[in-house]
Amino acid sequence: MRGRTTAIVTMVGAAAFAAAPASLAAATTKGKTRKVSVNDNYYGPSKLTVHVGDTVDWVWSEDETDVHDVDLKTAPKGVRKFQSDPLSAGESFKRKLTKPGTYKIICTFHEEEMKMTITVKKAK
Ligand SMILES: [Cu+2]
Repeated sequence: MRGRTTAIVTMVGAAAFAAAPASLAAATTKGKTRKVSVNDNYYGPSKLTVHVGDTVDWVWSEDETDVHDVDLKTAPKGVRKFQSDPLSAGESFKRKLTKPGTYKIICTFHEEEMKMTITVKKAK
């Protein structure tokens, strides 16, 4: 009996702890979402300026036939690198950018020609 009570209290505590960071993030984040189209074989636009907290949403064109990906090649210090799966027509991939600096993105399938630069500025 005593053991069961302890378990319930622990679970409630864990749930409250887990919920706190999410609501905190929602309250402090007013970022915009910026769309980038993924095409054969380029990102549109290839140069983008956003602010800290904005989300970049890469959207694979509907008439797209080739597979492409989004691979963060270089980023400001402390930014965790990311890479999308190889995706095709109609799919999308998004990432929130939370540190200012220059982000260089490439498509690993078309590394020579398919790249983009995102400049993330400090929030105003
Ligand atoms: Cu590509």
